[in-house]
Amino acid sequence: MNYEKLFDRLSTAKNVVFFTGAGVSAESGIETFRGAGGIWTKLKPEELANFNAFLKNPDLVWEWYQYRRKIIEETKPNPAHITIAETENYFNNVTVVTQNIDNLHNRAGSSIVYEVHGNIERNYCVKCHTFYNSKDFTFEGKAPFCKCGGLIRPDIVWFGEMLPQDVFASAEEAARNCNVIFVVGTSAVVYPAAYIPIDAKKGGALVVEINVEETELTQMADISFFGKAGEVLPKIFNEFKKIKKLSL
Ligand code: BJW
Ligand code: ZN
Repeated sequence: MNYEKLFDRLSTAKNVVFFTGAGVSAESGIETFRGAGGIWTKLKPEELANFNAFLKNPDLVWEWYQYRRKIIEETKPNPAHITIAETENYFNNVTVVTQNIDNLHNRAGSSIVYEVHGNIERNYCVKCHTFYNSKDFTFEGKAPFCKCGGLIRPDIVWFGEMLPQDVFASAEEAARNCNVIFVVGTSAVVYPAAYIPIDAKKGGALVVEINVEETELTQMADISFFGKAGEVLPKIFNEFKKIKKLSL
């Protein structure tokens, strides 16, 4: 039943958006934030993920990010990221709007990726805004400083900070104009990013949720698939491929 309604819409869809969160990278071995075993069950966001915490203890915050960078560097895109990238073969416009900072959608080959919460590979000086790649440093327990004397911070959106305005505006535009939005592996509790599926719904899109459990979004989703993203997405698009071939 779910599939029928979905394939019906997908067969005429031109613009498709994937709005993703930490759950899409869980099968690559990257921890999620909330829920059993999530990062925020062990560490306090207020001590690590806001600008005041960074100013208070930049070395600690840097140590935490270096630890996560190392984990992320060693991971690979999983079948969910790969399937999302491959959907560019079926639709005119595929846009990925991700809350993730792990760069895995780019590494999987997706062409348009709006990273609304930043990217762990980038850093910038808090004083002069010069950008630095993470590979530019050898971290030895101390937060790095820019040539201008300013502290360098990860290019990640912390709590209480504005999202990159141009990136978020483009993401909202893609959401308002899409025919189908897949909301994959996000608890959908962090705003303003969580407005993306709401914008899409208002614009008339079919909202399809993929998650291992119910979320804040489930009530408003048109279709929910409960399962792992790395299993559900390949299954959906393998079926879709077969149907497309039959209709040619
Ligand atoms: C699977 C799976 C598998 C598992 N397959 N699924 C309105 C109301 C209330 C509060 C606010 C509001 N508007 C703004 C706020 C404040 C705040 C906020 O939203 N707080 C809420 C938490 C209450 N927002 C902000 O502060 C934002 N900024 C802002 O609003 O600025 C306004 C401003 C105005 C004027 C002046 C200045 C500012 C910024 C938010 C930045 C969020 N940053 C973080 C952390 C970055 C640090 C880091 O990474 O080191 O980004 S928070 C964290 O949550 C991270 C994520 O991107 C984000 C979303 O989490 P996500 O991806 O959904 O992960 P989880 O763990 O929550 O969920 C994983 C899901 O996957 C689960 O559902 C699982 O079931 C599922 N899953 N395995 C499929 N295999
Ligand atoms: Zn500087």
